[in-house]
Amino acid sequence: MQRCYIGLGANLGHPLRQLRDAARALAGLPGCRPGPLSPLYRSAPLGPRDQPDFLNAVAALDTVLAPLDLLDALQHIEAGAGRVRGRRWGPRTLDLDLLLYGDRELQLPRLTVPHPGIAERAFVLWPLADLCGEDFRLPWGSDIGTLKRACPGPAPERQAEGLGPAGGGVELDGNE
Ligand code: A4P
Ligand code: MG
Repeated sequence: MQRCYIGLGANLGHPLRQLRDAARALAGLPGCRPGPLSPLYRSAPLGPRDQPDFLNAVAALDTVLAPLDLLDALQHIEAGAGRVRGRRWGPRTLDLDLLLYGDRELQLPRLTVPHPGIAERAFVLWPLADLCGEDFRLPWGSDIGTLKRACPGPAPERQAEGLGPAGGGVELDGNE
């Protein structure tokens, strides 16, 4: 089993509902065991500004799936949420990024791990720190606390509501 971290993001449709559904779908993937879910954060869009704010979270997932098989599974869940691939960094109903796959470093045509945007993205670093702690080191050696302090832009806004436990045996309420 490899411990992976998946970044979840949405800014179209019903973002909270889509993120909750995605957390549930991740928890149900064959060959995977769900880990903790981070709190939920709201932030202004990185990239084109003419789109709604994003909701983001990070999910820990233990998996026996190979990296590309996990990417296929993530893209299948995105497609199920009505994801249409438009412009780069444009609005989306659901974005699932494979942030970390154990301590592996991969440069494949379809997959770069760790996700290349981690260090510049407050909406990834904050929830990742909630799950792993600020002392957690990425494969190239930087710790998350240092990356948070160096990250440009405002901190994302932590939301009172969360994604709820995934696979923890407790029903998600499905309310927004
Ligand atoms: N790909 C390569 N590596 C990975 C990886 N580690 N995880 C490939 C997932 N996919 C990976 O992705 C394009 C291709 O990247 C995939 O087909 C896969 O083979 P995409 O999701 O279709 O394209 P994209 O998301 O538009 O581009 P990109 O560069 O992945 O953007 P991001 O990083 O997903 O950023 N602002 C806020 N506040 N919050 C957000 O969540 N998200 C984005 C999108 C922009 N601004 C945002 C947010
Ligand atoms: Mg993406």
